[in-house]
Amino acid sequence: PTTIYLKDYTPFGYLVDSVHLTFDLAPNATRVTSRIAFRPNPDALDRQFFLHGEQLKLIRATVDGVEITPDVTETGLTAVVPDAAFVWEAEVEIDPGNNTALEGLYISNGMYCTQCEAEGFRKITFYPDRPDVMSIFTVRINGALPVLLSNGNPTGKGDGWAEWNDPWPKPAYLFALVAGDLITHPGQFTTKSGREVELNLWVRPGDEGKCAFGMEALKKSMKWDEDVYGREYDLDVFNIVAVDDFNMGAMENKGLNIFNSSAVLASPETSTDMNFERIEAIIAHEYFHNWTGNRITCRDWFQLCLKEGLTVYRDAQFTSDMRSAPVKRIHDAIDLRARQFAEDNGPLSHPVRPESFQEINNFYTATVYEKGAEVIGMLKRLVGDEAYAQALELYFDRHDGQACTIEDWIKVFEDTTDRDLTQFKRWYSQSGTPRVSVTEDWTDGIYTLTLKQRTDPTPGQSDKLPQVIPVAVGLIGANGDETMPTTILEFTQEIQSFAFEYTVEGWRLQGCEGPERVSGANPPKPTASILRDFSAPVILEHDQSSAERAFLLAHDSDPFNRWQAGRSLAEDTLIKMILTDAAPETDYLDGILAVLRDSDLDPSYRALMLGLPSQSELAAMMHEQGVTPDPVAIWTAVETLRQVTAQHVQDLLPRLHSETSIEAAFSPDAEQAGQRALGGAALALTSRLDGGAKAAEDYQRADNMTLQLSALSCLLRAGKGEQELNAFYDRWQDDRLVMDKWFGLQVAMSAPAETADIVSHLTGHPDFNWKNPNRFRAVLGALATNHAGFHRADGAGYSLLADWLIKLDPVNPQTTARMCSAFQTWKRYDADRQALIRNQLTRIAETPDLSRDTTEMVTRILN
Ligand code: HT7
Ligand code: ZN
Repeated sequence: PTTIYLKDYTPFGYLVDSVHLTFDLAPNATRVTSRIAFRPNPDALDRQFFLHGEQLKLIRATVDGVEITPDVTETGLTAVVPDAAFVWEAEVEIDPGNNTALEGLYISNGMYCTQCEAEGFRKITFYPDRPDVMSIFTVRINGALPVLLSNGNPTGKGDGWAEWNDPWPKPAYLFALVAGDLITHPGQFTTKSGREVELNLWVRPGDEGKCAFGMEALKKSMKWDEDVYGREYDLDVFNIVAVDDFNMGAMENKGLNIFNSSAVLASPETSTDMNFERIEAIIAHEYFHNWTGNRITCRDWFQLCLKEGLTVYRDAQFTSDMRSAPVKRIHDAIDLRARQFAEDNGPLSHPVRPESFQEINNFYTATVYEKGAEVIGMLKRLVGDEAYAQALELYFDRHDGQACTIEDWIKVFEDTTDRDLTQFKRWYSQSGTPRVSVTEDWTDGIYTLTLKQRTDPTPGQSDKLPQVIPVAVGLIGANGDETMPTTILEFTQEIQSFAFEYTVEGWRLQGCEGPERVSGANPPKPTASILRDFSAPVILEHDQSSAERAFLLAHDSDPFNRWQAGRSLAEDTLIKMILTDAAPETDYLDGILAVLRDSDLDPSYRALMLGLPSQSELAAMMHEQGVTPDPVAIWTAVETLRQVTAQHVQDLLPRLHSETSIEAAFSPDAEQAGQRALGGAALALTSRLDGGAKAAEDYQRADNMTLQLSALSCLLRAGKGEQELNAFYDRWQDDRLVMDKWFGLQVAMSAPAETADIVSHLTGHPDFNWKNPNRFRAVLGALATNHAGFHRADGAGYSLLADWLIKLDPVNPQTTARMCSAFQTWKRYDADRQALIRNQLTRIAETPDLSRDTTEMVTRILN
C-alpha cells in the first residue's frame, strides 16, 4: 500500500466552479451523471487531470460535449483536457445494494444513504475527492421513494424526483443523499438575524416516538452556537436522518446530517441517561461542524484535528454549560486516559496532526479528536478567555469559505495575542503523552515546586523536545482552606522550578504582581493541588502520601482534583492489593465514606467518586512500574475492593439508593440523571451484600431503561437474572437499539472465565446480525473491553475476536480496522499472552486480500 505524506501536499491543478449531479436510483444499478465546470488553478504547478473513482462502471465521459475515452484504473482516471475552462460530464453506474462497507452510496433497511467522509465520494462518481477542492453543488434525485434529500435548500420536487441546491462551497466529503420511506419529526428555529429555519428529524416508521429529545438538543445547539460563538445557521433547512447501518456516530454533511440511529434516537423506556447525554453531545458536535468543518474546512486530511479537535472542544463546552462542568471534565479525563493514553503510549501512537498515513479512516482516533480538543483547551488556558474569543472571531472572519491548516489556526492566535506559539505547535507534531514529575521543597518559608517533563519515544519519534504545559496549581493551608487560588504555571522547559511566597493575601507565585512577601512570617507548609481541572493531557507523577491524598479528597476546592485525590487513593490501594495481597486501605475507604455522606455534593459527582480505575488502566500502570500485569489478579483485586467498600459504606446505602425513586415525571436532565447514577451505584454495592435481592425488586419496578439496565447488570454480576434476561428479550426483541444493550450487557457482566463462551454463544443467536456495525460492536466490542475475559490465559478471547475480524474485513474494512485496536496494548502482558496475540495478529495480517485499512492497523500494531 502507498504511504501518503503531509510534506508532499500540492494543490489540485483545477478549480471546480460548479457541480451538478443527477441520481437515477436503482438498488443494484444506480446511474450517477455528473456535470462539473473546471478551470485551471493559477496556484497549482501540476496540471495533471486525475479524478478519483473506485468501484465505478464508467458508461460515458465527455469534455465540452465531446466524448472521450479516459484512462481508468482501480483508483481513478486521467484524461487529456483543455488548458482553459471546460465542462466535464460523466455517467457511471454503481451498486448501492451490495455496498456493505457503508462508504459511498449504500442501502440500509431499504433506505438509500451516503457516507462520504473521508474518501467515499469517489465511490459515487469520478471527482477530485480531496477536501481542498470546494464547489457549489446542485443535485437532482430521481427515485420512486417518498423522501428524497440532499444538501442545501430544496429547489423543486415532484412525483419521484427532487432537486436541491447548496449555495455554500463545500468539499465532496460533505456531500449527502438520502432516499427512503421516512417520517419527519419537524421543528423550527429562528436565527438571531431572523432567518426561519425548517428542522426535520427523519426516521423510519416506528421510530417517531424517539425523536423529541434529539430535536430539542438540536435547537439548544443552534442557540448555544449563536450565544457563545456568534455562529448563525446559514440555510433554510436543517435535516437530520437516522440510519441503522453506520460505521461511526454521525456525519456533519452540509444541511443534511446523517446519524447512526444509536446517536440520535431516544426515549425514556429505551435509552439510558448515558445515551441521552451522548446523543445531546453528538447532535451538538455535528451541528457545530457547520462552522468548524464545513464553512471552514481542512486543506488535507492531515489537518483533520483542525475541525475535529475544535469541534470536540466546542461540544465539551456545550455539555459543560448544559449539565455539570466538573462532571463533564472528569468524564472526559477518564475517557482520555482510557482511550487516548493507551493509543499514545503504544504502537499506534501518532501526533495530533499525523505526518503520514496509508488509510485515512484509521486516523479518526482519540488522539486526533480528544487530544486535539485538549490542545485547544490548553491554548485557551494560556491566552485567556478573552483572547480566545477574539482569536476565534478572527478565525471565522479570515478563513470563511477556505480549506485551512493548523498553521492558519495558530496564526490567528499569534496575531491576536502577539505571542510566539512556535513551541506550542509541538503539541500538534510530537506524539506520546508527556509525563510531568513533581518534587517539592520547603525552605525558609518558601514553597517550591520543581517540575520535570519527559515523553517516552514513540514510533518514528525517538527524541522529544519540551512542550508548553499549562499546569494549574492551587495551594491549601493546614486547616483545609485555600491559601492560593488556581494559578497557571507555564511550564516550558525540561526542568523548571516555581517558587511560592507568603503574602498578606495568602500564597502567590514569586515574581507575579501583588503584595510583597510577609517577611518573618512563619506559615505552615501548604499542600499543593496540581493539574487542577486536568489542565493538560499529561501523566502527573506526584509522589504523595495517602494522608496528603486523603487531605485533598476532603478539602480541595477544585472538583476535578478532589475527585482525582480519591481516584489516586483507589489506584494506590488497588496496586498494593494486586502486588502484595494487602487489604484495602482505610484512607480510601474512609475518604469515600465521607464524600458519600456529604449530601451537599451533587449526586452525579458522588456517583463518580464511587468509580474505580478500569482494569485496563491498572494494567497500564503496572506495566509502567515495570510489573507484568496479571488480568485475573487485577480483576480479583477490583472485586475485593468493591466488596469491602460495600461493607464499609453499607449503612449509607439505603439512603443513597433512595435517590433512584424520583417522584417527578422522568426527565433525562442532568439533575435526575445524577440521582439515578448515585442510586444505581448504591444498588451495585447493595447487590454485593444481598445477593441481588434489591436489584430483583428494582427490575420489577423499573419504568425507564436506566433503572432497568442497572438492575439487570447487578443481577448478572451476582450470577442471577436469567429469568429477567429472557423477559427483557421478550419485551424488546423488536427494538434494535435495546437489543444491542441486551447483547452487550451479557458480555460486559460475564465472569472472566466465561466471557469467550458467552460471546461464542451470542454470535450464534439468530438476532446477531454481524453485518450491522452496532450489533457487531455490541458483542465483539464488549469482548475487547472485558479486560480479564478478553485476556483469558488460554487465548480464547484473542482467537475469537480474530476470527470475527477476519470474517468482517471483506464486508466492512473500516469497522474491522478500528476494532483491531483491541490488540494495541499486547506488549504489556506476559510472554505467553504476547505469543498468543502475536499469532492472532499474524493470522489476520496473512489473510488473503486483507483490506488496506486492516493491513495498516495490524502492521502498525505488530511493529
Ligand atoms: N466527521 C465525521 C467523521 C467520519 C465519519 C462519520 C461516519 C461514518 C464514517 C466516518 N468517517 C469519518 C464524524 C464527526 O467527527 O463528526
Ligand atoms: Zn466531528
